[in-house]
Amino acid sequence: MSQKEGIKELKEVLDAVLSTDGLTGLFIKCFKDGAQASDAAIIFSDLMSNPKYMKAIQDINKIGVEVKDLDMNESFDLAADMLKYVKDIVALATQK
Ligand SMILES: [Ca+2]
Repeated sequence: MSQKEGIKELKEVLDAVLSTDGLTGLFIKCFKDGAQASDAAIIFSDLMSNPKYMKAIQDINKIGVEVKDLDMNESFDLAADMLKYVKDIVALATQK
């Protein structure tokens, strides 16, 4: 197998969306105690300042190529990442 597009950008986007310090974590932290007016400011501020989003958006156009080029190892790698994100999200969502 000589390719490789790799999965760096794909991983960056998944991280920005699914990690506990990315979008999913942000929404859980804001809305766990219900939605208040102040949540909008917190979300806006995070969207503007969190470097994860900038990194993800910068190379988002490479993702299509990476997805088309996925091999078995990369798929397992991504699946392992997803399991970790789910575990972290559940921990964050259920912690007091
Ligand atoms: Ca809230």
